[in-house]
Amino acid sequence: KLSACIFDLDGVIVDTAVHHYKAWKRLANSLGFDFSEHQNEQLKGVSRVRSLEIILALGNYVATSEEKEKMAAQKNDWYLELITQMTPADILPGAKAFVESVREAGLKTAIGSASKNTMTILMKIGMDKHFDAIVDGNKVTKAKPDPEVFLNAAKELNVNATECVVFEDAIAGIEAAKNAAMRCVGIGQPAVLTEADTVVSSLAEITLEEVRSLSAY
Ligand code: B16
Ligand code: MG
Repeated sequence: KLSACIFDLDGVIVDTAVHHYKAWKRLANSLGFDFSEHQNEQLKGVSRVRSLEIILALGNYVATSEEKEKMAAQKNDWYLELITQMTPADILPGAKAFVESVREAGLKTAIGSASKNTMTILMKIGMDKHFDAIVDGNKVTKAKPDPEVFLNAAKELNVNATECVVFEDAIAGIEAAKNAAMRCVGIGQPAVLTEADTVVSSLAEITLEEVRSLSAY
């Protein structure tokens, strides 16, 4: 039985990767090195602190934990500046309609995101009332691929993990879904998201009926 759909935020509901990238690049440049769009792929679904560590390693930059805290805060300020301009037009193709179709079918919906800015973004795009549970970076202690974020979402929804399907754009997120014993729809490229049960380029390319037909439901 399928009881709930759990959605990652960045890269599934909304395209914030470009804003994260600009803010990280600005930070890297301020430290005297560059950060390419290609390198940015490594940061998808990765927490803020871990992203900073990856970037500093790429730039061979050694920093104290105090400096790192300041850098992460600075990046977030720049990121917040960029996302103030977000509107419902930034919702990814088919995302809103798909979430609405899930609810109309009587299933529950949740967000499972690493982002501490989840609520700000959902309000900007006018989707803060679309989810029965919102588990974000402020609520979890262990980053994806740890299943904590998705297990907590299932708990808040009061459904069994095995009755949930996760929608994810990041490899770490798909691993997290698998670790939670949940089915997983990858949003992106099949060659990259090899562990997903099925992969589509956006939520416009799949229906709830197709999700239901994934094995084990
Ligand atoms: P913040 P998701 C993730 O969100 C992003 O993919 C990742 O790039 C970002 O570093 C992380 O959130 C933390 O975001 O700095 O806003 O707390 O894909 O799990 O929805
Ligand atoms: Mg994501």
